[in-house]
Amino acid sequence: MIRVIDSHTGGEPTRVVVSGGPDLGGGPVAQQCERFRREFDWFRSAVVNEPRGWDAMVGALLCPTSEPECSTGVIFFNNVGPLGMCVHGTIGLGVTLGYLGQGTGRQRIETNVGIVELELLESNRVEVQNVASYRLAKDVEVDVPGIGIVIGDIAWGGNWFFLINDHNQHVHYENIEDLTDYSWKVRQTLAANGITGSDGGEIDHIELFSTSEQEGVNSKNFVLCPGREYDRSPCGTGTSAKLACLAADSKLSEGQTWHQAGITGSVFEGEIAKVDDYPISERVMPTIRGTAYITADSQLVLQEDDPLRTGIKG
Ligand code: PYC
Repeated sequence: MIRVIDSHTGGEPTRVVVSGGPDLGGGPVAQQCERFRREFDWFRSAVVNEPRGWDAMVGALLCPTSEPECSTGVIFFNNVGPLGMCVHGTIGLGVTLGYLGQGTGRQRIETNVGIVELELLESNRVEVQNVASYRLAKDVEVDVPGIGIVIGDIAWGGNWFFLINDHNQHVHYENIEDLTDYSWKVRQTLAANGITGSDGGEIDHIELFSTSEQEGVNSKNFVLCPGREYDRSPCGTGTSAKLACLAADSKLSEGQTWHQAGITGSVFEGEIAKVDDYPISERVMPTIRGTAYITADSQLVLQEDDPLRTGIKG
């Protein structure tokens, strides 16, 4: 029996595995994540893929932490594999910990890509201090078959993003199919041309921006995630990457709040702080605030004789 608590953060689902997960042997979360990827991919698929989940669902497996100042470790994963960081998932985790009566104070959490902090501000509102974020390259040009020249920035926000401001796409919920096709072609072209993050990591998140009609909102985005599913929320790691690009272009400073809407209209607030000896134009520490709600508290059952017990794609 696997106990899971489901929530949604601005429409994007998170399923936190609170018990019944695999024993990953302890150690740093990045090491546990590698073991999860190698030996327990069936578990990932069973939890988030159909018939128990669906392609948009992000899982969060609580695991031991090797960092004395952290309260827990967590591995985020989606329909195709583990993620780096996941801010909407951390907001969901904050609300889930509150639901379990473990949500008091500011907590440090060890993830696959570093330590983050979360704080449950009110019953459903969570603040997350993400990992340090930065822009790796500005105005990278790619010739995308069927589209033409596309120009974007490469930035790290806990995952690798390609951020595109100039495109001919209508960033609107009714245009999801076209936005998905466009972004998927860009992603494939980046991979085909060997354009990667600084560690050779695949740029597996594509982010398109436009203006927003919502009052007080600075920008609206569409974010395509690694498994070809779009983020229903404004994507917190994508918002972090955006904040890093804004800071690099001197368009955002410490003390200012950026309001980022996602494709469904839900909004994250973001702020930046300086990181150690780096100028703010080179590296930022993003803080993101968002709202999540619990949607289910349930047990997953994997019956021995079920041919689809590890998921349709498992
Ligand atoms: O909020 O960081 C995020 C995220 C990543 C993938 C889906 N959501």
